[in-house]
Amino acid sequence: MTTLSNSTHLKPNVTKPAFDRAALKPGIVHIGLGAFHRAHQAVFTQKAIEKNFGHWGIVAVNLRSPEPVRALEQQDGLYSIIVRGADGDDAQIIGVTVDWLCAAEGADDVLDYLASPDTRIVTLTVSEKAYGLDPVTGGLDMAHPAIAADKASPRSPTGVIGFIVEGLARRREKGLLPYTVLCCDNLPSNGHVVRRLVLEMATFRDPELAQWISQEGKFPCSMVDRIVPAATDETRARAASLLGVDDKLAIETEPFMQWVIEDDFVLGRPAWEDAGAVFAQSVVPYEDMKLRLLNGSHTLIAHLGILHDLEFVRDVMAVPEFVAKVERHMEAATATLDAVPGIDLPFYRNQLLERFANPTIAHRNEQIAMDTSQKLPQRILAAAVETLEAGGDGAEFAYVVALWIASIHKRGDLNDPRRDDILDAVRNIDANDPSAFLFSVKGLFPKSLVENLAWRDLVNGELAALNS
Ligand code: CS2
Repeated sequence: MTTLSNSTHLKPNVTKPAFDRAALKPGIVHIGLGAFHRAHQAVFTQKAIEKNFGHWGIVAVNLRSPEPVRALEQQDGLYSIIVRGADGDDAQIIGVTVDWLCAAEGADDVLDYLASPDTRIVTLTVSEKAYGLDPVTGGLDMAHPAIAADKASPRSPTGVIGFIVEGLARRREKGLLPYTVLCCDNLPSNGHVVRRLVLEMATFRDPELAQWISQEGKFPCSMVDRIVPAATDETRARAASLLGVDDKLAIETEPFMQWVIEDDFVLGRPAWEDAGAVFAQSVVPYEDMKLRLLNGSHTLIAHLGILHDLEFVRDVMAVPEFVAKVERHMEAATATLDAVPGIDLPFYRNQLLERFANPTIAHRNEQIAMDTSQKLPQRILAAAVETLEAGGDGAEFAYVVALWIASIHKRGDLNDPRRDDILDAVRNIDANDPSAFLFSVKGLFPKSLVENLAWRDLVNGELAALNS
């Protein structure tokens, strides 16, 4: 079968880009060429360009792995998304990517783009662990390998913060305005977080650079949402049969997609509202809602699934007793939320239950369980702290921590940047206080939870119930 590289061999009902690809020039550098970006920001950008053409082509940068970059090269920047709705599969070709680079293979090419006047926005989906965020201070984690390396050699960066800072430094030297940095990772106040990390890194090399970024730079927060499982051979086989050609980059996703963005850009932006994005004054309430209801439930479901040998989220959602656990969790998480403008929370929660149960989406629990140490603070622990402060017992959040512990024991391992510290701690398990090992791992839990023995007792109680 031929490989996707133009629209000629495609089956007739495949949706193709409805704009002149040859005329599109770059405007956005995106860092983190994973499945999520391909089914989210790229789709919003394509739809916006189709309605209202502008030079917002995407230069897709992957920091480490060259694989998706090679595949884009072979496919001339094209790939497909298979939208799996209630009324069947819809194959769409996304053609908004105009260039592709692997930063580990050529940092200078990436920096040339960052320092180009064409680049007006840098979007990011690099995952929580890539930022080098110290969860205790909210600033840079100097023990993070990329942060340490980029502090030592700022002119040849390797990590996301290093690239943003060096790109901004080169723009300043050229007399250009900064690009807007638009974080699309699942962190609360994600723009504020990245701004702080960038300013700290810039201060190390040149306080005047930091001053300039602080005055001229913009880091709007954004809440992103679409469930996009990692692709499998099955995904690629389904794509081949729908498209009539092979697509190494094909991914499957749900029909739902949401993007709420603070409208604060230095050098303009695509009309993403034409594609359904919402611009808001403050994105914080939307981020909290999504992180605590969607992502928090996801983490609960993932570990519950692992404990019960259920492979996918939808498998957990097929067990009424487990759905009741998710509902109980959502109820407790909702109590910690402020009102969210334009959102009916009961409706939102029901919609989540339906999305999780979608029988056509094969979202592996192991995928969501990955990096739990990086996800827990914003998904579970912040809500636990607030609940305890408000006089509640926080039992629902203790339950999720107990599930995580039980799933670590079950697998005897975990895929997590804190893996070694956690496995070291497991060796000193105390039978009378079986969750204590996790609370002893530095920087994993906020101080107020480590010191709250009543709450830790609840974790132990939930753990005992799970073990029986
Ligand atoms: C998931 C998210 O893998 C995970 O941790 O919770 O990737 C989730 O699917 C997305 O945030 C949905 O928008």
